[in-house]
Amino acid sequence: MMFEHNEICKLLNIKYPIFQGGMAWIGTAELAAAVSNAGGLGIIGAGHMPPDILRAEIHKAKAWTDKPFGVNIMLMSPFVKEVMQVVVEEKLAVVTTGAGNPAEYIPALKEVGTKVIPVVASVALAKRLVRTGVDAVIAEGTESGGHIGDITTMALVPQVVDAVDVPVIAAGGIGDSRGIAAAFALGAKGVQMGSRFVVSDECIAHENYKNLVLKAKDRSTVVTGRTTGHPVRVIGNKLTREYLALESSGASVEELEKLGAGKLHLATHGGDVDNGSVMIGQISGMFQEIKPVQTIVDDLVNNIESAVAAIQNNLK
Ligand code: TUI
Repeated sequence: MMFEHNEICKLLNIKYPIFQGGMAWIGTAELAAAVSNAGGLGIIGAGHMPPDILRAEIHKAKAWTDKPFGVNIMLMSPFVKEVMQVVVEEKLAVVTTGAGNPAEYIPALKEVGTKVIPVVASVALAKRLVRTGVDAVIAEGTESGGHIGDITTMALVPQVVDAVDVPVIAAGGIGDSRGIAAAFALGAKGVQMGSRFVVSDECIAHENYKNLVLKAKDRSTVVTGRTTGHPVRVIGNKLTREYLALESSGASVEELEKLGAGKLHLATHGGDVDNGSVMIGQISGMFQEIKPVQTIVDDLVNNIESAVAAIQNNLK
């Protein structure tokens, strides 16, 4: 049996230390329940969801899996206070946070026994949050899709591992068992993957979105919003060409945010992948087919030992 003594598996009572990234609009109860049922940790992405919609998603996930699952709270959401209240009331097993500093919400979550695992993109934030009592941290590199920091996973993970005394989960650029083995080599105790689960049967993203992800190559993504302080990795398309042109012409933050508003939903649900925002990580160039979540997770787990054996062969 693998992962019997893994700290993340013990902390969360899960079979495999594989988290599904909490993606806005497409990290739904369907996807989260499928990942949890396969032995990983499914995560509902609250994104900009109003509290009543999030509560309904949590209830669906509770109906569809008897395994632990989590919610990701996006800290830039206008509903952040209300959705935090919902996850406290629903006594979730675990909450992850992204795109900000969750320090003020940690006491209320810990009070009801919810494990708190923030996403960090720097050593400084990791250290600060560990002092507030978080249970683990997700160190997310700039290879990730969506809102990103600027340090690579390769450089960030070992520095966070050395700086904190809680388990570290690696995220950003991990797409297969080789990536998982690499993350463990850097000192991580678990991994989080978003892009791989976008191209799954259970992900509700529009087929145009999934097909564009399958067509992606290593250099297909670009980063918009570096000048606004909210850098976001997406597939380069008509929208990003307009956005980046406006950005380099010195457009105001307001003007740029107006162009970006509603564009993720336009792509994930409207299927307009020319004018919409197709958030995905750099590893998406690796994915050739849409698979059931169970197959994705089984393949990831079943191939770790051969990835490690390949490393050992190179040491002989
Ligand atoms: O949160 C993410 N990725 C996201 S959130 C998102 S929702 C969205 N929707 C429409 C437009 C824009 C965004 C899409 N993708 N990942 C976790 C993450 N957190 N990555 C980086 C960070 C981060 C960065 C800076 C966390 C904290 C931080 O500093 C906070 C501070 O106060 O020091």
